[in-house]
Amino acid sequence: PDDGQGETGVVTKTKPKTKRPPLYKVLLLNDDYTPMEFVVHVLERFFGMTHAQAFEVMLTVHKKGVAVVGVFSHEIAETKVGQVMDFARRHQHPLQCTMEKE
Ligand code: TYC
Repeated sequence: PDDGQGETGVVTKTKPKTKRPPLYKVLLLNDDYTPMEFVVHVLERFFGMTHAQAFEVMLTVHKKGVAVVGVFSHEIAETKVGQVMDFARRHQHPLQCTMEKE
């Protein structure tokens, strides 16, 4: 068979690889001290959730220990984590926010 690479009898196929950027999950972690209302506010402010959505997600973190609060490109995820960590530190709450590759 002619693969256009000489008469070697070997057909090499090149995959049409479409490069999608990797996505990152932003995780919010539970702790014993951050007030529930503060977490709800963070979710509204930085993740565009309605009050009802934010309350629901906050309760999930409170009960399960952790929840994914959004999925973003690396740059956006880093920005969100930075904003949450900075906001929590400024208000002296131990709230933790991290990211991981999906
Ligand atoms: N567990 C906290 C409390 O009882 C509330 C809380 C929820 C803290 C979610 C952090 O990511 C968190 N006050």
